[in-house]
Amino acid sequence: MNGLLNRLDATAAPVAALVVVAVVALIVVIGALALVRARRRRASRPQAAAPARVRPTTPPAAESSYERLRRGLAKTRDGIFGGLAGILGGRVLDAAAIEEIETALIRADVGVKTTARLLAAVGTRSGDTPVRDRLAAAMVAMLPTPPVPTAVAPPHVILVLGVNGVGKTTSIGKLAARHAAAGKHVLLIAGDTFRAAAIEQLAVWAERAGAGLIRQQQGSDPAAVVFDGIRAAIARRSDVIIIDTAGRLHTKSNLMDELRKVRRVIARELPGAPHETLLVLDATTGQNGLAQARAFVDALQVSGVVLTKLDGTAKGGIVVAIADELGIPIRYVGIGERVDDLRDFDPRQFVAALLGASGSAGCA
Ligand SMILES: Nc1nc2c(ncn2[C@@H]2O[C@H](COP(=O)(O)OP(=O)(O)O)[C@@H](O)[C@H]2O)c(=O)[nH]1
Ligand SMILES: [Mg+2]
Repeated sequence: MNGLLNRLDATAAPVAALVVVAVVALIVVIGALALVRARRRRASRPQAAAPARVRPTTPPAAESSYERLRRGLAKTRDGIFGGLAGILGGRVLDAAAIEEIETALIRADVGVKTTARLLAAVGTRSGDTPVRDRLAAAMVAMLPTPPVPTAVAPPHVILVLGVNGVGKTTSIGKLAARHAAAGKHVLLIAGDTFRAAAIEQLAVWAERAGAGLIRQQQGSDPAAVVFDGIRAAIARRSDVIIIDTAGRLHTKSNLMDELRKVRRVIARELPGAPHETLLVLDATTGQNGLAQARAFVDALQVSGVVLTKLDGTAKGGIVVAIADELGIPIRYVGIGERVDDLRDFDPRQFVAALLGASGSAGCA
């Protein structure tokens, strides 16, 4: 009997050991599978939740638009106003602090006259309002919101002026793309007949924007091209006409004569037009651009300014000088070469992005 039991023990021990090993292996495999599943679930959850946690109230589109403007103005903000954080955050101004702000404003190309007016508005008194907010309010007060052009029966005619290289054709392309994206039929007129390359450049933008184009060969009379263009726009029932023009230096008085003639043709063919006459200025030229602007403003009825290349300069303060000294509203600002880098000018948002305001002045 004992011998039989011993033999059974001898065979049962390895079997039991095998069963134990199998059970342990099974537990390990099940555990590992559960771990992998839990990890996958964790990995997929925060992806959906993260945006809501980071910005619970701001629509991402609006925020990214403001962030893009801030990035465009980084050179002026960080390079010039960045060093004034202490003074701008304070509430009282002594003589030294006033001098520092004055220097910064002039370096940002606000101009001597406009700087003096801004400092007078900011004052020296202490109060509840930090200096940055007082300065921002004074700037916004100098930057009237551009009136939205009165609604007229289409076509809406936009005449675009400015010296060579300021960004006329690029801005026209961006503007055409915006109108086309809004479902409008857009026709571009190649009124800069001075250089063949200028006509080709407008053709590329027309194609990119999905707009029509009226062009003649290089050297044609711009007024004749514009005449054809307006007739074509009426026949095609275009909603928006944007007219490119030549920009040889304004010191040649015949440029102004030529532009006046173009304007007369537009007004004769379409009474009430042009509805907008936009002067394009290059922000990197700073105060020099103001002299250019005066020549155009004196010769033609400029209704608004397009200020380009703000992304490439620390002279963003020129915006305030233009509005203050010319009294002409800024309609659009260019902050890059991409098609969506032309923005409606919003004074509060612009000043907030320029001064690095902490939040209240239009950052929404
Ligand atoms: N960085 C930057 N470049 C711009 C902007 N607007 C225009 N440009 C560039 O300025 C140059 C001249 O532009 P163009 O439209 O040909 O000027 P136009 O002679 O007045 O028609 C081109 O290289 C454009 O890409 C802008 O807002 N930012
Ligand atoms: Mg051009």
